[in-house]
Amino acid sequence: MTTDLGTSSVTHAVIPAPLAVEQGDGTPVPLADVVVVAPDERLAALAAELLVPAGVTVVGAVTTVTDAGALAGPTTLTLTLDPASGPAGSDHPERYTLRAADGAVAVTAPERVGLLHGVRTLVRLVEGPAQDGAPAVRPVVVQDEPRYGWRGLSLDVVRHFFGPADLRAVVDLVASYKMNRLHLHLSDDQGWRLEIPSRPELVARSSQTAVDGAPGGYLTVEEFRALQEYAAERFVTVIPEIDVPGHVNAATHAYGELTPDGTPTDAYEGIEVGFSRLHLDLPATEPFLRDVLTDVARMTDGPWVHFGADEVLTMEGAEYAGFIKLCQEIIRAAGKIPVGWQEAGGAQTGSHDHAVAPKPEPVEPEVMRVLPGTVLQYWDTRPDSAVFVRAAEAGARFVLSPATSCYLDMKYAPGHELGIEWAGFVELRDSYDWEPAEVIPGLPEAALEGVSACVWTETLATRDQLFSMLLPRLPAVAEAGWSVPAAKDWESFRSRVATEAGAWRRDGLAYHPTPQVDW
Ligand code: TNX
Repeated sequence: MTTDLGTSSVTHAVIPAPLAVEQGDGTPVPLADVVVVAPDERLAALAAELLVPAGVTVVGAVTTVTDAGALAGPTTLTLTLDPASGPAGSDHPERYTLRAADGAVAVTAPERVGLLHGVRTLVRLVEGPAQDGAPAVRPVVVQDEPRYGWRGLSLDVVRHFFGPADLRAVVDLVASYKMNRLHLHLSDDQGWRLEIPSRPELVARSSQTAVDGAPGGYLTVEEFRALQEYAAERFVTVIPEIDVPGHVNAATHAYGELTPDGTPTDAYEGIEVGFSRLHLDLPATEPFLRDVLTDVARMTDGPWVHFGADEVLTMEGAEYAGFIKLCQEIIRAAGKIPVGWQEAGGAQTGSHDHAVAPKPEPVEPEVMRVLPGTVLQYWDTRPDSAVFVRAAEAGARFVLSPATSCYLDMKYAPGHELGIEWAGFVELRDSYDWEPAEVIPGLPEAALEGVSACVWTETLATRDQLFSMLLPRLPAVAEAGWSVPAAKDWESFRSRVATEAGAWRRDGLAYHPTPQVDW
């Protein structure tokens, strides 16, 4: 047996890199005519859905071993719920053990999510089908668990709209790298993308616009429900974001009562930021926030509602702080955990493009109140870390999306046809080689929930354009969130990601063939 943990000679093709992989001797386990034995039919079907495209023939899926005997395939893949599985001493709910030996494959995990993680690992260990039609897995024991609980993708569906079919494809991609959060940016200046029952004018008046005259669109209540269910089956939680008190032109276009003179603002299809805002002292404002955030909380299956709070450039600190307080209260009262961009923690970041819009005056620390448990999403690496350390002391939790590695809307390199570049160029290695624990100096690691890649869609109008920005960088961010530093290795990742591209081509997923990889 050989263990590759902590060495640079990683020989498996698994992304994200598992905690420990022990390769055994002996004959490979053939994966033709596999019978899947799972605790329930849904899980068996999901396992088959993942294995078949990898060249594994599945002849049956059953829920008891007695049934498996009746089907008598040459290989069984058993998925068993077992609290004693996973790395020694681990109590992580997503842990699993995968064993291939003596003609059989077994995944054990304390929860269903871990069983599916084990199948996803198995899929990447399958060898052979492309060459001689005989898929097999070499004897191996994988003991695995994620480093962080929050491994996400934040996706802007406002600047360009991506509907249910695209979003299901995104869920599949996210889940395939064992990521478990899909955060949707659903409102901004250019459009409103989620039906809000108590405020029907939002989608009636503001959903059909997007950047530069591109077609708009929105998710109905029913579509949002169905998307969450699809994601939940794959153990991905959807986090809706309604961005306030800036980035609100779609709202002020739909409801004139939100502006000081009562007149609706014009629709906006440009890509500037920071010009629109709510007004805390208008009588219509608080009822609007209560209606919208409460409806969204009601429609959301997961525990989180994101209230934005980024890039508010034309507001005094005290009024901004009032909004932060109010939004957190409303979301809490509706039974959800508030999430906000880093500004909600008191860091007056300004616009992402500092060259265009200067930083506003700092908010007095004593008027900013992050409630314990509120999640702050860190994006701009330029502010001083002291304010975040203070927010953590007040009980804030952190999700890291440092733009210099996680903003997958940045161009890969000068001249790249898609994307923008305010945070510089983000090549594959930039998305890979970063250490979450070092992003905010002085922040206790216990305050970290995890990491999230972000894609803003000012320049991305089609699924292929979106996927070519996600691939191959999303798997790099996934590994930053899942794998401990000792299991990570750039040279190994380069070669594993090249192997992945076979599956992307097979599945028709667009990717960018960066010169950093020998494809
Ligand atoms: C900053 S990051 C924004 C977005 C832009 C993005 C472009 C953040 C919270 N806000 O409004 O789309 O930069 O990269």
